[in-house]
Amino acid sequence: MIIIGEKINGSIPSVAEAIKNRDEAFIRDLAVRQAQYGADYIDICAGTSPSVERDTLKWLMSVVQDAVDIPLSIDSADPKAIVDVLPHAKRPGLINSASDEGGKCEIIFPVIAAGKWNCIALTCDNNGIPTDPDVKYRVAQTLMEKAQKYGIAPERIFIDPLVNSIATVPHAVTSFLEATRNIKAAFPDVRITSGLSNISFGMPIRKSINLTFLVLAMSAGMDSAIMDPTSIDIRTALYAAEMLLGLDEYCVEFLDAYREGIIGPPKQ
Ligand code: THG
Repeated sequence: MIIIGEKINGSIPSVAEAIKNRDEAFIRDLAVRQAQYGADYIDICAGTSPSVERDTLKWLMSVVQDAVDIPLSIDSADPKAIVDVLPHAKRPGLINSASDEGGKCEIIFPVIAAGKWNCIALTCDNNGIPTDPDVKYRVAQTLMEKAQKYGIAPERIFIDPLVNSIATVPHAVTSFLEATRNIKAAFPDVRITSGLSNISFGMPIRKSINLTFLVLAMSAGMDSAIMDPTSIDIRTALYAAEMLLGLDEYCVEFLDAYREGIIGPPKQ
């Protein structure tokens, strides 16, 4: 699994406060802890108004890159803001995200093609976020056709089939799983990723719902997630699912993680 650490996101009140106060120690700690627990990328999302988004992203980039040596996932709804801050990255990472909405992939894909950044591509277009698995699949297909036109190899794209919330869309998970299986079957080299917590909006015991969704999605072929790697429960479920799905030969990774104290029994 490719883990994208979600915790540096200005939509989280404590992070918004740290951004406002330019509290380096707070952001640094979130970066270090996510790296320590196996994040492959650190997502950074400013969550501030468009006028200060670039400055906020640049500040977050400098603090995180000073603290840890893993690539960034630059998270913004404004593709131009992402492109503008890329020169401030020490090394290529992930653009989060492109989509087929409002010409976003026409801004992001040429940048991907010309350099070493990879990107997340959301299965949404000008009709919004689909709930139907066939529509999610069709948008993914359009995105992959466009990527191919720009000469981008499929393994450089992470498709995000945009999980809907279970409280409002009863078939949210079955739809996501079906879309994931179909996209993987047609494009075996793309990665499938997702923000886990969308599934549990408006529900109690969200962490347990997110964790159960992670396992179901992994069984359908999801091979990346935007998640909280600092939670021992979610890490344990992730290692267990990889082992149970036959992706951890002789249980080596699970046993090593157990010995190192990275995973462990649930808290009572
Ligand atoms: N797809 C893509 N990018 C995304 C999302 C997606 N970026 C934003 C979001 N969705 C994923 N990121 C977050 C970040 C933080 C939280 C939820 C989603 C969050 N965190 C709480 C915290 O850290 O305090 C609670 C964490 C918990 O209890 O597990 O709510 O879907 N491409």
